[in-house]
Amino acid sequence: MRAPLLVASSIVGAALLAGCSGPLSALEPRGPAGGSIATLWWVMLIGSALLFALVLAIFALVYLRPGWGSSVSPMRWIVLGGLVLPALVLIPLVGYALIAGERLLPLPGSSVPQVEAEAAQWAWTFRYPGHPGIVTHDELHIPAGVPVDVLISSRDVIHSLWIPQLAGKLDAIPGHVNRLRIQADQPGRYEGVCNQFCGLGHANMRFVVVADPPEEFNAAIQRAATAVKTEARTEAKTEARTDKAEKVKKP
Ligand SMILES: [Cu+2]
Repeated sequence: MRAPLLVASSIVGAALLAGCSGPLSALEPRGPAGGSIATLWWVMLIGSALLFALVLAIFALVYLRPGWGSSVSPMRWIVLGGLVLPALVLIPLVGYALIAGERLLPLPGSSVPQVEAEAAQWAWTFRYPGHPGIVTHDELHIPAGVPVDVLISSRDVIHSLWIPQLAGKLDAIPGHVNRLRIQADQPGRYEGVCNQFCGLGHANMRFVVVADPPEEFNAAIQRAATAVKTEARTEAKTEARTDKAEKVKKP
């Protein structure tokens, strides 16, 4: 009886853990903010697991050894188990979470490169204030190894920008600009998603962050913007051709 249970629990455990990796996993951080969030997650998990184990141990003692703990008054059990024990575990966890959260904030005074991210059903448009006229869609370029502030807004409904390996998520709100600091330690491609249900196309509202080596960043965004323009021109030509063909068909 025990062997099938062990096999079943191993399969379920392996299936659950498989979801903890991959390009959209916050547990595989690739930057300081992502690393801080992943550490916080592990600290929370270990803290809650220890507390759970302690509660189970007390429950087992009470259950297996009748009379154990009867010398302690009910009031003392409530105070120790219901107030002191949670306080001992939760206060350090909350303190750690507050310190980690504070470190993630883009504090004023520091000048870092900025990019603008505008959400609209169901795509992301990125502009680069340091490079007027350059626009990319669903592909955000940043220089690797340096912090970058993303100024997030929306053209229609509320969306949410989330790059799990680089930072936490932040809402894109119409008429308001939110600032999110991201950093990729190494050049590479990192996946991002919209994390707020925003309509029928929400599931496909994905984008990619390309962290370029700093010396190649300028050339990379020029190339990406040129590709966007060429794509737009090709689409316009195709549409014009289709319209023409439809007009010819009509008497
Ligand atoms: Cu969405």
